[in-house]
Amino acid sequence: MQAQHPLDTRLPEMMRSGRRLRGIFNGLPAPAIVEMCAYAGFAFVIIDNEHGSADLQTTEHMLRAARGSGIIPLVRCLEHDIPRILDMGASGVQIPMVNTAADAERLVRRVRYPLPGGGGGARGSAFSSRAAGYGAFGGPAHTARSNDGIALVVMIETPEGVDNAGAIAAVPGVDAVFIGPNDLSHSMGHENRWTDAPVQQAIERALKAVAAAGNCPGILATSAADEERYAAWGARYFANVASGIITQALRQAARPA
Ligand code: 3PY
Ligand code: MG
Repeated sequence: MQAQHPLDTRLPEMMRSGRRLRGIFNGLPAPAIVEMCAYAGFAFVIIDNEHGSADLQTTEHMLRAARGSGIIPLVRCLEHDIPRILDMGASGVQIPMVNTAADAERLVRRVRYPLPGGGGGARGSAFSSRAAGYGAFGGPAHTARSNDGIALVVMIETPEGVDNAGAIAAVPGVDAVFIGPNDLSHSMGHENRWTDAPVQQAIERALKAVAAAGNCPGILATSAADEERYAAWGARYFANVASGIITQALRQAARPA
């Protein structure tokens, strides 16, 4: 019997394909929600370890649920969590608050293993991890599979990041650049009003700069109208939010008759 490899490596190629990708953030510590997102038809799930409450064990169980149900799992996490998240078998990491090309270069080194003959990154190697099948899929094949098959998504959430969007997107090893409208709006002094004209103009500038650099622009989109507006500015990696959808559905269900 041929066992399935734990690491789903489809994402970088999908990001390069130019196709529109639709996924969903999940901050709830529940493998069942990951499966529900898969069965609903989302292409990817972003397990949210920036704002969500999952511990590392639950995160690993959510990665298993993703592999079992066929949805591609990324984890949004802080930089220092990258090594363990990748060893658990995430298909990608999405890192908040990236402001400069130097920030992005440092993240690339965290995500990629060194290459034979020099180059590549500085990721620490171990084959005891889930990503390497606990040793069953270790060795150079794991190193190559990881370097080629894991996506690095960096998030722009400040005016400094918007100014540097083109330079960030041009860093080799960055697979997508995702705009966080909520934090961008806050950092521009507009609280959570990201539909305010100056914030939308900043989003347009950032998305177009990422597209012009030949990279994959992404953004939060909680409605079809959002998605179409941002798609016109070049975005093609879209994420909705599971807790928002569930809360809205529960509110509707709870409405007194
Ligand atoms: C933000 O909008 O700030 C996010 O992090 C999610 O898109
Ligand atoms: Mg944010």
